Amino acid sequence: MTAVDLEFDQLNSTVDALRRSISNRMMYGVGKDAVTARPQDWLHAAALAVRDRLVARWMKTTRLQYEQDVKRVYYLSMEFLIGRTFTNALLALGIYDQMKEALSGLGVDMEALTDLEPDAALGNGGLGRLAACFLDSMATLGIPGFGYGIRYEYGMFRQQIVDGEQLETPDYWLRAGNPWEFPRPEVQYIVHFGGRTVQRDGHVEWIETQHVNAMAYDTVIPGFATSATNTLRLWSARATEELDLSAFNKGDYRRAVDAKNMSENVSRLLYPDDSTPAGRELRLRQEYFFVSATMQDLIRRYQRTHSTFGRFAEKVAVHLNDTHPVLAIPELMRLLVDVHHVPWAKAWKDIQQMFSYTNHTLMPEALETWDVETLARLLPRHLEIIFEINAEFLKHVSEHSGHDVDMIRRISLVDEYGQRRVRMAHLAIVASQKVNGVSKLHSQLMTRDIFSDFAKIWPERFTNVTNGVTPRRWLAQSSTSMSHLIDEQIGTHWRRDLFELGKLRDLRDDPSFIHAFHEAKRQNKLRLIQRLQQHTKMTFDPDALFDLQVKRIHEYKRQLLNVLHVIVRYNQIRANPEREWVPRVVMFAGKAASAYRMAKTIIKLIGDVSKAVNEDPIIGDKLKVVFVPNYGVSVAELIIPAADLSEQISMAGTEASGTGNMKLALNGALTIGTMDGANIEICDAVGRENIFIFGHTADQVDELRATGYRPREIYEHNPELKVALDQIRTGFFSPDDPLRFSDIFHTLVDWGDHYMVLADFAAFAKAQDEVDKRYLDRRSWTKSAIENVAGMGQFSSDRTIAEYARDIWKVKPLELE
Ligand code: 26V
Repeated sequence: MTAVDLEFDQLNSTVDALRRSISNRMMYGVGKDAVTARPQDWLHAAALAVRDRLVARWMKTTRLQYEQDVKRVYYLSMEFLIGRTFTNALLALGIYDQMKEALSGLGVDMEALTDLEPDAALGNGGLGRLAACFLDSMATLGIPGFGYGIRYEYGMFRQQIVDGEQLETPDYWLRAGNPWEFPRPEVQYIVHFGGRTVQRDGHVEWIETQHVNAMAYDTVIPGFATSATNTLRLWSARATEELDLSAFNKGDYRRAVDAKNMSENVSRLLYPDDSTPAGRELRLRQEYFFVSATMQDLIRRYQRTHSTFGRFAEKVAVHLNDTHPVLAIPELMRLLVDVHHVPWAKAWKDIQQMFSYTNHTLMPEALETWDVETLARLLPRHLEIIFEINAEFLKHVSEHSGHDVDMIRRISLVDEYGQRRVRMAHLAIVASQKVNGVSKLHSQLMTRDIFSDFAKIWPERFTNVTNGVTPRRWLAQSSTSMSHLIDEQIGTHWRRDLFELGKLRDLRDDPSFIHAFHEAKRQNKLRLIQRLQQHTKMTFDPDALFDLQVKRIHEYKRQLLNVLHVIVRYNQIRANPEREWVPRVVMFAGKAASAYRMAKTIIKLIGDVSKAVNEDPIIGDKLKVVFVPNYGVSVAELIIPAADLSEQISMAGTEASGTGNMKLALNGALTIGTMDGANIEICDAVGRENIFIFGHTADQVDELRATGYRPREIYEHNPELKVALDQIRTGFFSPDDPLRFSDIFHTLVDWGDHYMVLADFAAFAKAQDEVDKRYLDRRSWTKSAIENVAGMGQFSSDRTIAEYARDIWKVKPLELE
């Protein structure tokens, strides 16, 4: 097809041009005028005006990628926790102020608009948000990276707290339309399920399948202050035949519609569980659905500029964000061998060069496996391929390990104990040229414990890439007060080179900077207070210590340790109200997986304790406890900049990295934490004097467990802790239902305290006393806060992505000029 040159308007971004664009978009895009437009319509029109300004860059990036025949990275993830896009895109384009003025000229307050945008909450927690930070960094660095995932119609549930309990409501985020996406009805692939396999002319055919179409929706991912832009391509399920005509013709309209709905269910909702692989078949269908479409798309894109598969592995890198997309491996084998008739050995060799895998958790219950029967029924060809890969692999191992039968059983892709199951992580490792953990400690433990057999066979395959966060969203966008202050002192370049923040160290003794820093933090606390007061009748003192624990509710993250300490402190204040107490606001936020009973009980306990504390007249402003509902990207952007203290108190060895810890330190909060995940690296970066470290190390945890951990002894020998636990047990906080929390008590005291809450309690309480002492000296506290910000250079996701690009994907940035 020969293309004519399109004649389109070159859009500039002066205030006048923006105002005109918004007006045009309101008129011709939304179909309204200033009289009928609601705030939602203004947001939509303004968003389209912004999007228009990204498209030219997007086209250019795509054209340059083809011209330079670049190697592309396919970042496969079940989750992308993007949050809002409007402000982010304005800052990336450098047109925030202009847009604000343009809207104000139209009588519209931009800040009020931005709050109307729903979060794109297509993820559960850390893993999903990491994927979103990575998209931002890949675009900013000019890495030709494509995010691939699922366009869930319902994202992460909305959390309401009613009577202290979590109530889940569906998140239909597309209600008002999504101005950021481009539907691509011409990009559709058929995805098959079920059926059986037959041999024909020396090739395997997969026949008698059911199918569903995967349709692409593209979202532009702007790089910051660069013309490079990337694409996030999300797949949505469409029935292959609009309606089942045979059923329809028989007059069975209901059944025809049901069939359509059933097949489209595959992209309906995000699984709101980050703890256990809910053994749900629909989840397996989702995983296969999106990787099948993605592998077909990747082949098609490669074939547009290459006539053979000769350079395939040179031009493509596929990254697996945890094991959820692992079926991409047998699917690509199937497409290459069965459909494109590439010899098995060549296909396998290519795959082993192309794939890489990141592990995000060591917890055995979160390591995915799928039972062989389900796979045989849903994906019979893939199971055959997995068995064949396994046979070759075990042969190789057997030859190199002197036929160590136990080891072979441990390492096999198929778990043969009990019901046979495929171990997805093992498949990922066997197919990948690199496997990485997400912090130094996590990577060490990964090769020492769960993957030790593999690490012995292929030591060079395992590596570490410590996580990072994007400073654009997590400082520049979320804290204008702080980022303006930093700009004044060291210029604006830190947004692209976070090591620039190191220059702030020279200012740590400058009284006027210390003062200004304190004020910037105070602004953020006031902003949060204002927002909280829209929802509660409580009042807050902006000079109180704001103490935050914000993350998914999970036993290993030990919100209970924090609550226990709150209770002990409460009792202390009541016993001695005249002492000089450092006023504190202890805030919790986070969602519990809907089926995770204990996590929900913990939320309820926080609610009951906060009621007792907040309503006690003796306590007043000395202690407040708040549960901030519906934690997600937007709530995080509001709450993190207001923190003085960051609670990172997981049992050592359980939190793979953490990324909230980085966001909080970047915003000048001091960490109280265990030697776990990236806390260890944060400690090195900010200095031992500027962080509160406590508790058992990962090695000490192992040792304690090996020598016999007896939590009841701790309970009996620590009087303050005993009182607090007894209050929980006897209904002091739940007089309406005295036994409500007895399971919490028994879990900690009688049933082994798996996460060693009691073992770390005394050290935690002591560290909290240190916190109080430091906070009393405002200068010294603020100096440490400055040291924290200054030390965050290495925790930019730009550094993380640069390492992935160099060491794992072996890709270079696009040449833009
Ligand atoms: C597992 C499953 C199982 C099936 C149902 C849906 C689902 C969703 C998520 C997961 C695993 C979640 C793993 C995760 O989020 N890990 C976190 O990853 C962060 C980024 O590397 C890291 O900072 C956190 O420490 C780690 O907990």
